[in-house]
Amino acid sequence: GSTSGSIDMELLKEKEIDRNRLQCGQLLGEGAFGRVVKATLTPPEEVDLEVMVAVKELKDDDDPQARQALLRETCIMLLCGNHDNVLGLKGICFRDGPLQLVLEYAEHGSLLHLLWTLRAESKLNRTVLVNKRHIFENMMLEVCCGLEHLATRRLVHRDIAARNILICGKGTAKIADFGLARDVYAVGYHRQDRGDALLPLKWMAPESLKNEARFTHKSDVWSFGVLLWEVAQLGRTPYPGIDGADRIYDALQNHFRLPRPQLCTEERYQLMLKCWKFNEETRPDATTVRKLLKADPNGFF
Ligand code: ACK
Repeated sequence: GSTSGSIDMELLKEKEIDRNRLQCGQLLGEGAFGRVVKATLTPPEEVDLEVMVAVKELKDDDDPQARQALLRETCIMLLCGNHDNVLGLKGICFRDGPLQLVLEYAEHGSLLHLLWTLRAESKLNRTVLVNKRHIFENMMLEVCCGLEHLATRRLVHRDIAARNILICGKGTAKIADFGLARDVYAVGYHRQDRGDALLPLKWMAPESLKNEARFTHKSDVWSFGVLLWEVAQLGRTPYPGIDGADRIYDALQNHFRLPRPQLCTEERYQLMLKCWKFNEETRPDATTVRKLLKADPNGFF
């Protein structure tokens, strides 16, 4: 049956790409299990109409668990469907060679990268922050739109963070990296089935820290609050000095929250605190967060 996290080979076959159409180039980056390279994709007929793509492949293509995980990630992206604020999937190569996931190319890389660049620029000239504020406000609205789309598709991302928001040409923000994403059961949450997964502890809601099975749209909203904090902190890492799920959980339960960044208004910090309501029932959904952001367009910097 079509249970959560299953791999639907029929669905994958419809998206098969002949790997001869790919020409791989420079390395864009590496993660724990995979790497991403820049490539060009030649359309089946018109040879002169190449498009830039990003190709995700495994570091160890012989690892059956890693292959399963990448195939599942592909199926999740297919379930997600097209949306302007979700990174597009072009297709997958799985025959006669290594698995290669062919993704939309994000010209400007990750939001985290962009924030680091902005931090360096702002040291030389503080005015860039105010000049670029609207760009980041807009990106956060776009991420909310992406989250709203995921909710309509009953998908929980589980790894919303600046490193996983990619910025395409024209500055459009797209939710990427569905490696931890899952489709939701009717009850609204599901069981962790990959014991070795590296979990993004500092972005996780308390209910997910307590019970690694419990991820919902509301835990994605918690992570979105941490993402807002990352933007206001120009890409700094949350909770320096606190490590381990138990210690973070205890701190949150004792009402400790990430401190207010200097580069945001009190109102924007209040919005972060709403995303970090301990009780998920009282947290706003992505639509409400988007409206609150929209009503306060000068919250950063
Ligand atoms: O921050 P970055 O430059 O943007 O470094 C990471 C790295 O690969 C590891 O994930 C970059 N990356 C991932 N997917 C894409 C993509 N579709 N287009 C462009 N860069 C990408 C990411």
